[in-house]
Amino acid sequence: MNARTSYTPLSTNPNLLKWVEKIAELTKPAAIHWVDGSQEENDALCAQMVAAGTFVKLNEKLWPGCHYARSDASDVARVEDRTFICSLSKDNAGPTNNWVEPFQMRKKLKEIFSGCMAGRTMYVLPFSMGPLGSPISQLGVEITDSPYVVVNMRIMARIGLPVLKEIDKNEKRVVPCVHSVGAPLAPGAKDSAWPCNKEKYIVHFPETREIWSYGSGYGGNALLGKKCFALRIASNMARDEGWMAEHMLILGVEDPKGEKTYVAAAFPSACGKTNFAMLIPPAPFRDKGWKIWTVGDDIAWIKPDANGRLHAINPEAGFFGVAPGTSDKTNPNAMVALSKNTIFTNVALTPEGGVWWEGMTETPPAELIDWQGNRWTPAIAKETGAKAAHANARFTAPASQCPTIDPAWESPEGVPISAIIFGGRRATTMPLVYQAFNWSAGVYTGATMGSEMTAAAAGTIGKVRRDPFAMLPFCGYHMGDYFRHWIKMQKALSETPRIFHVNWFRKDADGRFIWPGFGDNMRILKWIVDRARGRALSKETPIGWQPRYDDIDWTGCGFSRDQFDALQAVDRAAWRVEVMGHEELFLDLHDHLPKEMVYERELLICRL
Ligand code: TSX
Ligand code: MN
Repeated sequence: MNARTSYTPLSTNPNLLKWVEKIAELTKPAAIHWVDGSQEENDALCAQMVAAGTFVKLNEKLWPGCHYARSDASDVARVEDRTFICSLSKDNAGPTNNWVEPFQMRKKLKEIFSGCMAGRTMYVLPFSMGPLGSPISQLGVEITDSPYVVVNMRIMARIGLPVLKEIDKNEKRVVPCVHSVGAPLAPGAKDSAWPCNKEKYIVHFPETREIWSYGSGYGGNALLGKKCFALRIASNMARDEGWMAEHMLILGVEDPKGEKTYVAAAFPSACGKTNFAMLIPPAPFRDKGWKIWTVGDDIAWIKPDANGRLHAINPEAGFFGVAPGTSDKTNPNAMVALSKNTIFTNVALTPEGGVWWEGMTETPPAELIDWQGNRWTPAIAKETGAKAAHANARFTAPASQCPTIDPAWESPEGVPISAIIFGGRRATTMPLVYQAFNWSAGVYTGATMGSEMTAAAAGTIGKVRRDPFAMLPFCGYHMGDYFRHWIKMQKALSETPRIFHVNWFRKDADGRFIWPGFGDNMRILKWIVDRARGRALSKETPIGWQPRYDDIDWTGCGFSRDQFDALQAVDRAAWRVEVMGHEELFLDLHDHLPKEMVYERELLICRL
């Protein structure tokens, strides 16, 4: 079939048509399908994937509208060592990114994308990151040979005809994204359930705002609107245009008067970001009228409005959440959100046509098919240690299905941000909560944040991995310049959000978590929003402002003054070691490090 005459384009935009032609010429698909985003189209793609063995349709009574996929065992996570920032100058990518000279990379891409879609359908998928028509939103088109990507993107972004209409208005630049699983099909050859390629390339051209992804069908490697666009490319746009693209959840805290205070929070992975975004306050707080509203769980685009106040949108439309550990106990709101119209990847399958993962229930089902398609029983697991679900198994669920989704979550102007929270998983040193003295001290807090390794390679357990602003794998330019951009943002603001640092994971001498976490984090969140509104007290410490025991609402919680003091202690000796760790990070970035970071470190040392 001649690809160039086999389809009806759904756009009249000459640039878009020309680009689609060009990519088809390069990748040689068997057919081209313009994605309209309709329910009928989605149903047909799902049915096609069921027939091909990529999808299992789950029991309609138990899991209405849900599908299940198992990836190739070699394609289960983002591939950071295969992720490239191909800026014109290496210096612009900085020491924390992989860089390849753009001409050389383009040559390589031309080579690997040549004929890579043979035998497959090439989908042209228009998408909007952020609510359609919002001045903060951005448009993209992803060309992909993966129907799995199309149906996931339909949940994670706004896609299809309404987006094409927006593109045809020709007001906004469109980010071109090309994705292939890198597995051309010979005529008559049988496809695999999860086609992919051993060789993977996740490539960003920041100057031309382009994304090319090859070889993987999984998550952030393939759903290009998410990490590739909304963080790596958008961080470049944001720097150039005076806004912020951040790896942050957004939530609203409603107080008993009905007033809402919005906060954004950045945590490294495995700190429970999605759980925090959907927090349910303890009963006495709920009874008094406190409520948490969810705007987003992963990415925030934050822009100063005409009055110099920061407003944030969630550029996504769904949650691509880690399944293991998600339960009615840890996150009931997520469990409701994923109860229908959800795609599950690499969890385990029950005999009834349902799904299960470690941590979903206390007692596992008697028998399962695990994420690799093998029979799994608790006895087998005990013997072999095999997990039923992969540790990075995911659910793709519509955000609109979250019971706490904020009424303003799709508001085009975004929600006003009053506080920013940084955090990490730290067994020692870091207190439960403190407030930075001011914006630049807060930027220092974000720049130096980190998490302890939990289950990494031998010898690394307990070592702090610095993850500035939780952006280490996602900043699309030099991390030092990114710090500078944060410092500079203050000049555009009439009111700066207050900045806080939290640590839910401090341990006692016996290695037990001191803080109960989860819903009780509401007590800390209340102090944070009260501080942001100027209605809570605190005391000055060397690292910032900290609540005293009596500044926290302990209603319905037996947490003692002594426990709290242990949790909030600022151990000067431990902090001296901590600032040495900061210095180590700064050495890597030294030639782009804003002087404010050096000064803040000096001041901190003086106070210690
Ligand atoms: O998500 C978490 N949060 C934030 C919740 C709003 N988790 C899970 C982290 C893995 C993704 C937490 N784990 C939190 C937390 O605040 N705290 C902890 C540590 C912890 C674990 C268990 C208990 C207490 C603390 N208690 C019992 O198991 C009884
Ligand atoms: Mn994330």
